[in-house]
Amino acid sequence: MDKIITLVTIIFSFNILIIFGTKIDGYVIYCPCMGRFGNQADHFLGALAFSKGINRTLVLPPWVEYRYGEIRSIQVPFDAYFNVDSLKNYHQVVTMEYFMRNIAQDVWPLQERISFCYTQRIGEIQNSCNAKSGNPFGPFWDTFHIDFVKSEFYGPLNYDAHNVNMMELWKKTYPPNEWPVLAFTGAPASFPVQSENVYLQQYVTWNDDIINKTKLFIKNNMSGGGFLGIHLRNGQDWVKACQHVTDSPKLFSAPQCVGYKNERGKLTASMCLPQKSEIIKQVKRALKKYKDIKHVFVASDSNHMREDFENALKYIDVTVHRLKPSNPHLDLAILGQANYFIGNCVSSFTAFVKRERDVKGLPSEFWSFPDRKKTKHEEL
Ligand code: GFB
Repeated sequence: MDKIITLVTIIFSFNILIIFGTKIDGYVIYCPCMGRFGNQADHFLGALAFSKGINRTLVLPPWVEYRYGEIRSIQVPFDAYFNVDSLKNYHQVVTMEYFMRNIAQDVWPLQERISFCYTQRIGEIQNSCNAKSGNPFGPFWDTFHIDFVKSEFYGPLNYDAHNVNMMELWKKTYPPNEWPVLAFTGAPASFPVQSENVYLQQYVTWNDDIINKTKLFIKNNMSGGGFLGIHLRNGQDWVKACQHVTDSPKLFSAPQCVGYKNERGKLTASMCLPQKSEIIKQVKRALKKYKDIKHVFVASDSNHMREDFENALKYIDVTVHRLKPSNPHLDLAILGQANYFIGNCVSSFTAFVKRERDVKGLPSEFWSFPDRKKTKHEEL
Protein backbone atom coordinates (compact mmCIF):
# COMPACT_ATOMS: atom_id res chain seq x y z
CA MET A 1 0.00 0.00 0.00
CA ASP A 2 2.84 2.37 1.00
CA LYS A 3 4.52 1.70 -2.34
CA ILE A 4 1.37 2.59 -4.28
CA ILE A 5 1.00 5.86 -2.36
CA THR A 6 4.64 6.73 -3.04
CA LEU A 7 4.24 5.96 -6.74
CA VAL A 8 1.08 8.08 -7.00
CA THR A 9 2.86 10.95 -5.23
CA ILE A 10 5.82 10.76 -7.63
CA ILE A 11 3.56 10.72 -10.72
CA PHE A 12 1.49 13.59 -9.29
CA SER A 13 4.55 15.75 -8.50
CA PHE A 14 6.07 15.00 -11.90
CA ASN A 15 2.87 16.14 -13.62
CA ILE A 16 2.78 19.32 -11.56
CA LEU A 17 6.40 20.00 -12.58
CA ILE A 18 5.45 19.58 -16.23
CA ILE A 19 2.21 21.58 -15.98
CA PHE A 20 3.82 24.54 -14.22
CA GLY A 21 7.17 24.17 -15.97
CA THR A 22 9.21 24.79 -12.81
CA LYS A 23 12.55 23.92 -14.38
CA ILE A 24 14.25 27.12 -15.44
CA ASP A 25 17.50 26.93 -17.36
CA GLY A 26 20.10 29.45 -16.38
CA TYR A 27 22.48 31.11 -18.83
CA VAL A 28 25.88 32.79 -18.68
CA ILE A 29 26.63 35.51 -21.22
CA TYR A 30 29.77 37.63 -21.30
CA CYS A 31 31.70 40.08 -23.39
CA PRO A 32 35.21 38.85 -24.32
CA CYS A 33 36.27 42.43 -23.82
CA MET A 34 39.97 41.93 -23.05
CA GLY A 35 42.77 41.39 -25.56
CA ARG A 36 42.75 39.76 -28.93
CA PHE A 37 42.27 36.15 -29.98
CA GLY A 38 44.76 34.41 -27.68
CA ASN A 39 43.57 36.30 -24.59
CA GLN A 40 39.93 35.65 -25.46
CA ALA A 41 40.62 31.93 -25.98
CA ASP A 42 42.28 31.67 -22.54
CA HIS A 43 39.27 33.40 -21.01
CA PHE A 44 36.90 31.19 -22.92
CA LEU A 45 38.23 28.02 -21.25
CA GLY A 46 37.71 29.59 -17.83
CA ALA A 47 34.19 30.76 -18.69
CA LEU A 48 33.34 27.26 -19.92
CA ALA A 49 34.52 25.72 -16.64
CA PHE A 50 32.65 28.36 -14.65
CA SER A 51 29.36 27.82 -16.51
CA LYS A 52 29.60 24.10 -15.85
CA GLY A 53 30.52 24.77 -12.21
CA ILE A 54 27.31 26.75 -11.65
CA ASN A 55 25.30 24.49 -13.98
CA ARG A 56 24.23 27.14 -16.48
CA THR A 57 24.27 27.02 -20.26
CA LEU A 58 27.15 29.01 -21.69
CA VAL A 59 26.16 31.45 -24.40
CA LEU A 60 29.11 31.31 -26.80
CA PRO A 61 30.15 34.90 -27.38
CA PRO A 62 31.32 36.07 -30.77
CA TRP A 63 35.05 36.77 -31.06
CA VAL A 64 35.82 40.45 -30.68
CA GLU A 65 38.10 41.59 -33.49
CA TYR A 66 39.69 44.86 -34.45
CA ARG A 67 40.19 45.96 -38.05
CA TYR A 68 42.94 48.38 -38.94
CA GLY A 69 41.50 51.90 -39.27
CA GLU A 70 38.10 51.03 -37.75
CA ILE A 71 37.15 52.66 -34.46
CA ARG A 72 34.61 50.07 -33.33
CA SER A 73 35.30 46.40 -32.68
CA ILE A 74 33.54 43.87 -34.86
CA GLN A 75 31.90 40.70 -33.57
CA VAL A 76 32.58 37.44 -35.41
CA PRO A 77 30.26 34.51 -34.54
CA PHE A 78 31.92 31.81 -32.45
CA ASP A 79 31.12 29.16 -35.06
CA ALA A 80 32.79 31.12 -37.85
CA TYR A 81 35.95 29.33 -36.68
CA PHE A 82 34.93 26.60 -34.25
CA ASN A 83 32.73 23.55 -34.02
CA VAL A 84 29.89 24.02 -31.52
CA ASP A 85 29.01 20.33 -31.22
CA SER A 86 32.38 19.28 -29.80
CA LEU A 87 31.86 21.70 -26.88
CA LYS A 88 28.57 19.97 -26.13
CA ASN A 89 30.54 16.85 -25.19
CA TYR A 90 31.59 18.82 -22.12
CA HIS A 91 28.68 21.14 -21.33
CA GLN A 92 25.50 22.79 -22.68
CA VAL A 93 26.33 25.71 -24.97
CA VAL A 94 24.42 27.84 -27.44
CA THR A 95 25.72 30.52 -29.78
CA MET A 96 24.95 34.13 -28.90
CA GLU A 97 23.18 34.59 -32.25
CA TYR A 98 20.88 31.61 -31.54
CA PHE A 99 20.27 32.74 -27.98
CA MET A 100 19.27 36.26 -28.98
CA ARG A 101 17.09 35.06 -31.87
CA ASN A 102 15.29 32.18 -30.16
CA ILE A 103 15.64 32.22 -26.38
CA ALA A 104 16.17 35.74 -25.07
CA GLN A 105 12.56 36.87 -25.57
CA ASP A 106 11.38 34.15 -23.16
CA VAL A 107 14.02 34.31 -20.45
CA TRP A 108 15.50 37.78 -20.64
CA PRO A 109 12.87 40.55 -20.89
CA LEU A 110 14.20 44.02 -21.76
CA GLN A 111 13.39 45.41 -18.29
CA GLU A 112 15.35 42.63 -16.58
CA ARG A 113 18.65 42.99 -18.38
CA ILE A 114 21.16 43.48 -15.58
CA SER A 115 24.90 43.65 -16.11
CA PHE A 116 27.22 41.81 -13.74
CA CYS A 117 30.64 43.03 -12.62
CA TYR A 118 32.81 42.41 -9.58
CA THR A 119 32.67 46.03 -8.55
CA GLN A 120 31.76 49.34 -10.17
CA ARG A 121 33.61 50.30 -13.36
CA ILE A 122 34.53 53.86 -14.14
CA GLY A 123 32.26 55.32 -16.81
CA GLU A 124 29.36 57.66 -17.48
CA ILE A 125 27.14 56.38 -14.66
CA GLN A 126 28.02 56.39 -10.95
CA ASN A 127 27.90 53.09 -9.08
CA SER A 128 27.44 51.04 -12.24
CA CYS A 129 29.18 48.36 -14.31
CA ASN A 130 29.04 50.81 -17.22
CA ALA A 131 28.87 47.67 -19.30
CA LYS A 132 28.61 49.59 -22.56
CA SER A 133 31.22 52.28 -21.89
CA GLY A 134 34.08 52.31 -24.36
CA ASN A 135 35.30 49.97 -27.07
CA PRO A 136 34.82 46.98 -27.38
CA PHE A 137 32.17 47.06 -24.62
CA GLY A 138 29.58 49.27 -26.37
CA PRO A 139 29.88 47.77 -29.87
CA PHE A 140 29.75 44.25 -28.43
CA TRP A 141 26.33 44.60 -26.77
CA ASP A 142 25.07 46.94 -29.51
CA THR A 143 25.61 44.18 -32.07
CA PHE A 144 22.73 42.36 -30.36
CA HIS A 145 20.74 45.50 -29.41
CA ILE A 146 21.27 44.79 -25.72
CA ASP A 147 20.85 47.58 -23.15
CA PHE A 148 21.12 47.17 -19.41
CA VAL A 149 18.66 48.60 -16.89
CA LYS A 150 20.93 48.24 -13.87
CA SER A 151 24.09 46.69 -12.46
CA GLU A 152 24.80 43.89 -10.02
CA PHE A 153 28.14 43.78 -8.19
CA TYR A 154 28.93 40.14 -7.50
CA GLY A 155 32.06 40.70 -5.40
CA PRO A 156 33.38 39.02 -3.27
CA LEU A 157 32.28 35.94 -5.25
CA ASN A 158 34.84 34.67 -7.75
CA TYR A 159 34.77 32.27 -10.70
CA ASP A 160 37.15 29.54 -9.63
CA ALA A 161 35.16 26.59 -10.92
CA HIS A 162 37.30 24.18 -8.91
CA ASN A 163 36.18 25.67 -5.62
CA VAL A 164 32.99 23.70 -4.96
CA ASN A 165 31.85 25.94 -2.10
CA MET A 166 32.20 28.99 -4.29
CA MET A 167 30.09 27.40 -7.02
CA GLU A 168 27.39 26.57 -4.45
CA LEU A 169 27.46 30.17 -3.27
CA TRP A 170 26.82 31.40 -6.83
CA LYS A 171 23.88 29.00 -7.18
CA LYS A 172 22.42 30.12 -3.86
CA THR A 173 22.94 33.84 -4.42
CA TYR A 174 21.70 33.84 -8.02
CA PRO A 175 19.16 31.00 -8.49
CA PRO A 176 18.10 30.64 -12.15
CA ASN A 177 14.40 31.15 -11.45
CA GLU A 178 15.15 34.64 -10.12
CA TRP A 179 18.24 35.35 -12.25
CA PRO A 180 17.86 33.40 -15.49
CA VAL A 181 20.69 35.25 -17.24
CA LEU A 182 24.00 36.31 -15.71
CA ALA A 183 25.44 38.83 -18.18
CA PHE A 184 29.07 39.61 -17.37
CA THR A 185 30.75 42.86 -18.36
CA GLY A 186 33.99 40.92 -18.93
CA ALA A 187 34.85 37.23 -19.03
CA PRO A 188 34.15 35.34 -15.78
CA ALA A 189 37.62 33.84 -15.99
CA SER A 190 41.26 34.59 -15.34
CA PHE A 191 44.16 35.30 -17.69
CA PRO A 192 46.25 33.37 -18.34
CA VAL A 193 44.01 30.33 -18.23
CA GLN A 194 43.94 28.63 -14.81
CA SER A 195 46.12 25.49 -14.96
CA GLU A 196 43.13 23.29 -13.99
CA ASN A 197 41.25 24.42 -17.11
CA VAL A 198 43.96 23.87 -19.73
CA TYR A 199 42.59 20.39 -20.50
CA LEU A 200 39.32 21.91 -21.75
CA GLN A 201 41.15 22.75 -24.96
CA GLN A 202 40.22 19.24 -26.16
CA TYR A 203 36.63 20.42 -26.65
CA VAL A 204 37.64 23.40 -28.78
CA THR A 205 37.92 22.12 -32.34
CA TRP A 206 38.08 23.97 -35.66
CA ASN A 207 35.01 23.97 -37.90
CA ASP A 208 34.97 22.17 -41.26
CA ASP A 209 35.76 25.31 -43.21
CA ILE A 210 39.03 25.93 -41.33
CA ILE A 211 39.93 22.23 -41.37
CA ASN A 212 39.44 22.05 -45.15
CA LYS A 213 41.45 25.22 -45.79
CA THR A 214 44.24 23.89 -43.57
CA LYS A 215 44.36 20.56 -45.38
CA LEU A 216 44.34 22.27 -48.76
CA PHE A 217 47.21 24.60 -47.86
CA ILE A 218 49.31 21.73 -46.54
CA LYS A 219 48.53 19.56 -49.57
CA ASN A 220 49.28 22.30 -52.10
CA ASN A 221 52.41 23.66 -50.47
CA MET A 222 53.95 21.21 -48.06
CA SER A 223 53.31 17.68 -49.26
CA GLY A 224 56.12 15.12 -49.42
CA GLY A 225 57.77 15.24 -46.00
CA GLY A 226 56.76 16.73 -42.70
CA PHE A 227 56.83 20.41 -41.73
CA LEU A 228 58.16 22.51 -38.90
CA GLY A 229 55.75 25.24 -37.76
CA ILE A 230 57.12 28.34 -36.09
CA HIS A 231 55.46 31.35 -34.50
CA LEU A 232 57.32 34.65 -34.64
CA ARG A 233 55.65 37.30 -32.50
CA ASN A 234 57.64 40.44 -33.28
CA GLY A 235 55.37 43.43 -34.08
CA GLN A 236 55.88 46.82 -32.42
CA ASP A 237 53.31 46.13 -29.67
CA TRP A 238 55.26 43.01 -28.76
CA VAL A 239 58.64 44.74 -28.74
CA LYS A 240 57.18 47.20 -26.22
CA ALA A 241 55.50 44.49 -24.13
CA CYS A 242 58.74 42.50 -23.87
CA GLN A 243 60.40 45.44 -22.10
CA HIS A 244 58.38 44.36 -19.05
CA VAL A 245 59.95 40.92 -18.78
CA THR A 246 62.29 41.92 -15.97
CA ASP A 247 59.53 43.26 -13.69
CA SER A 248 56.85 40.70 -14.76
CA PRO A 249 58.31 37.19 -14.37
CA LYS A 250 54.99 35.65 -15.46
CA LEU A 251 54.16 38.07 -18.28
CA PHE A 252 51.03 37.11 -20.30
CA SER A 253 51.19 33.37 -21.10
CA ALA A 254 54.68 32.77 -19.69
CA PRO A 255 53.36 30.22 -17.12
CA GLN A 256 52.99 27.78 -20.03
CA CYS A 257 56.75 27.29 -19.96
CA VAL A 258 58.11 28.77 -16.70
CA GLY A 259 55.22 27.40 -14.63
CA TYR A 260 52.52 29.25 -12.68
CA LYS A 261 54.98 29.87 -9.86
CA ASN A 262 58.09 30.18 -12.02
CA GLU A 263 58.94 26.68 -10.78
CA ARG A 264 60.34 25.67 -14.18
CA GLY A 265 62.66 28.62 -14.69
CA LYS A 266 63.11 32.32 -15.09
CA LEU A 267 61.56 34.36 -17.88
CA THR A 268 64.23 35.99 -20.05
CA ALA A 269 64.12 38.74 -22.66
CA SER A 270 65.21 36.24 -25.29
CA MET A 271 62.20 34.01 -24.62
CA CYS A 272 59.93 36.97 -25.32
CA LEU A 273 61.82 38.49 -28.25
CA PRO A 274 64.51 36.11 -29.52
CA GLN A 275 67.20 37.55 -31.78
CA LYS A 276 67.28 36.46 -35.42
CA SER A 277 70.52 34.53 -34.89
CA GLU A 278 68.94 32.57 -32.00
CA ILE A 279 65.85 31.78 -34.08
CA ILE A 280 67.95 30.48 -36.98
CA LYS A 281 70.08 28.34 -34.64
CA GLN A 282 67.04 26.80 -32.98
CA VAL A 283 65.35 26.09 -36.32
CA LYS A 284 68.51 24.42 -37.62
CA ARG A 285 68.73 22.30 -34.47
CA ALA A 286 65.13 21.13 -34.92
CA LEU A 287 65.73 20.32 -38.62
CA LYS A 288 68.80 18.30 -37.68
CA LYS A 289 66.81 16.35 -35.13
CA TYR A 290 63.73 15.74 -37.32
CA LYS A 291 65.23 14.52 -40.58
CA ASP A 292 61.80 13.86 -42.20
CA ILE A 293 60.93 17.55 -42.12
CA LYS A 294 61.08 19.08 -45.60
CA HIS A 295 59.21 22.36 -45.07
CA VAL A 296 59.15 25.26 -42.65
CA PHE A 297 55.87 27.12 -42.11
CA VAL A 298 56.29 30.59 -40.64
CA ALA A 299 53.40 32.38 -38.90
CA SER A 300 53.92 35.94 -37.73
CA ASP A 301 52.07 39.12 -36.87
CA SER A 302 54.82 41.17 -38.47
CA ASN A 303 58.23 39.95 -39.73
CA HIS A 304 58.25 36.44 -41.24
CA MET A 305 62.07 36.57 -41.73
CA ARG A 306 61.61 34.98 -45.13
CA GLU A 307 64.94 36.15 -46.58
CA ASP A 308 66.80 35.29 -43.42
CA PHE A 309 65.51 31.73 -43.60
CA GLU A 310 66.13 31.37 -47.30
CA ASN A 311 69.75 32.42 -46.81
CA ALA A 312 70.34 30.42 -43.67
CA LEU A 313 68.69 27.25 -44.94
CA LYS A 314 69.88 27.25 -48.55
CA TYR A 315 72.15 24.23 -48.02
CA ILE A 316 69.43 22.29 -46.26
CA ASP A 317 66.78 20.50 -48.28
CA VAL A 318 63.74 22.46 -47.02
CA THR A 319 61.28 25.00 -48.46
CA VAL A 320 59.90 27.96 -46.50
CA HIS A 321 56.21 28.98 -46.54
CA ARG A 322 53.81 31.53 -45.12
CA LEU A 323 50.19 32.57 -45.66
CA LYS A 324 49.44 35.45 -47.96
CA PRO A 325 47.27 37.34 -47.26
CA SER A 326 47.72 36.99 -43.53
CA ASN A 327 45.07 34.92 -41.76
CA PRO A 328 45.52 34.44 -37.99
CA HIS A 329 43.06 31.55 -37.59
CA LEU A 330 44.44 29.60 -40.52
CA ASP A 331 47.95 30.24 -39.17
CA LEU A 332 46.84 28.76 -35.83
CA ALA A 333 45.20 25.73 -37.43
CA ILE A 334 48.23 25.01 -39.64
CA LEU A 335 50.63 25.35 -36.69
CA GLY A 336 48.42 22.89 -34.84
CA GLN A 337 49.13 20.28 -37.56
CA ALA A 338 52.92 20.70 -37.81
CA ASN A 339 55.17 17.72 -37.14
CA TYR A 340 57.14 19.94 -34.80
CA PHE A 341 56.41 23.42 -33.43
CA ILE A 342 58.48 26.22 -31.96
CA GLY A 343 56.51 29.04 -30.36
CA ASN A 344 56.77 32.07 -28.15
CA CYS A 345 56.31 31.21 -24.48
CA VAL A 346 54.95 34.66 -23.57
CA SER A 347 52.34 34.81 -26.32
CA SER A 348 48.77 33.61 -25.79
CA PHE A 349 48.59 33.10 -29.58
CA THR A 350 51.30 30.45 -29.23
CA ALA A 351 49.54 29.11 -26.11
CA PHE A 352 46.47 28.20 -28.15
CA VAL A 353 48.63 26.19 -30.58
CA LYS A 354 50.60 24.52 -27.79
CA ARG A 355 47.43 23.40 -25.97
CA GLU A 356 45.90 22.03 -29.16
CA ARG A 357 49.09 20.12 -29.94
CA ASP A 358 49.30 18.74 -26.41
CA VAL A 359 45.78 17.34 -26.82
CA LYS A 360 46.96 15.50 -29.96
CA GLY A 361 50.26 14.43 -28.38
CA LEU A 362 52.33 16.44 -30.89
CA PRO A 363 55.75 17.81 -29.81
CA SER A 364 56.46 21.52 -29.25
CA GLU A 365 59.13 23.77 -27.78
CA PHE A 366 59.60 27.47 -27.07
CA TRP A 367 62.17 30.00 -28.26
CA SER A 368 65.20 30.11 -25.94
CA PHE A 369 63.65 27.80 -23.36
CA PRO A 370 65.04 26.12 -21.44
CA ASP A 371 68.15 28.28 -21.28
CA ARG A 372 70.69 26.03 -23.05
CA LYS A 373 73.75 27.56 -21.41
CA LYS A 374 72.24 27.03 -17.97
CA THR A 375 71.08 23.48 -18.77
CA LYS A 376 74.56 22.53 -20.03
CA HIS A 377 76.14 24.04 -16.93
CA GLU A 378 73.75 22.07 -14.69
CA GLU A 379 74.57 18.84 -16.57
CA LEU A 380 78.32 19.19 -15.83
O1 GFB B 1 46.27 36.55 -29.91
P1 GFB B 1 46.83 37.54 -28.98
O2 GFB B 1 46.04 37.85 -27.80
O3 GFB B 1 48.27 37.02 -28.61
O4 GFB B 1 47.05 38.91 -29.78
P2 GFB B 1 49.48 37.60 -27.75
C1 GFB B 1 47.95 39.02 -30.81
C2 GFB B 1 47.23 39.20 -32.14
O5 GFB B 1 48.25 39.49 -33.13
C3 GFB B 1 46.53 37.94 -32.66
C4 GFB B 1 48.01 38.78 -34.30
O6 GFB B 1 45.23 37.77 -32.19
C5 GFB B 1 46.62 38.12 -34.16
O7 GFB B 1 45.64 39.01 -34.61
N1 GFB B 1 49.01 37.73 -34.45
C6 GFB B 1 49.92 37.29 -33.55
C7 GFB B 1 49.17 37.01 -35.57
N2 GFB B 1 50.66 36.30 -34.07
C8 GFB B 1 50.22 36.09 -35.33
C9 GFB B 1 50.57 35.20 -36.36
O8 GFB B 1 51.46 34.36 -36.26
N3 GFB B 1 49.85 35.29 -37.52
C10 GFB B 1 48.86 36.20 -37.70
N4 GFB B 1 48.22 36.21 -38.85
N5 GFB B 1 48.51 37.07 -36.74
C11 GFB B 1 49.22 39.99 -26.64
C12 GFB B 1 47.81 40.50 -26.45
O9 GFB B 1 49.26 39.14 -27.76
O10 GFB B 1 50.03 41.09 -26.94
C13 GFB B 1 47.83 41.41 -25.24
O11 GFB B 1 46.90 39.47 -26.24
C14 GFB B 1 48.76 42.58 -25.54
O12 GFB B 1 46.54 41.85 -24.96
C15 GFB B 1 50.12 42.06 -25.94
O13 GFB B 1 48.20 43.37 -26.58
C16 GFB B 1 51.06 43.16 -26.38
O14 GFB B 1 49.44 37.11 -26.35
O15 GFB B 1 50.69 37.30 -28.56
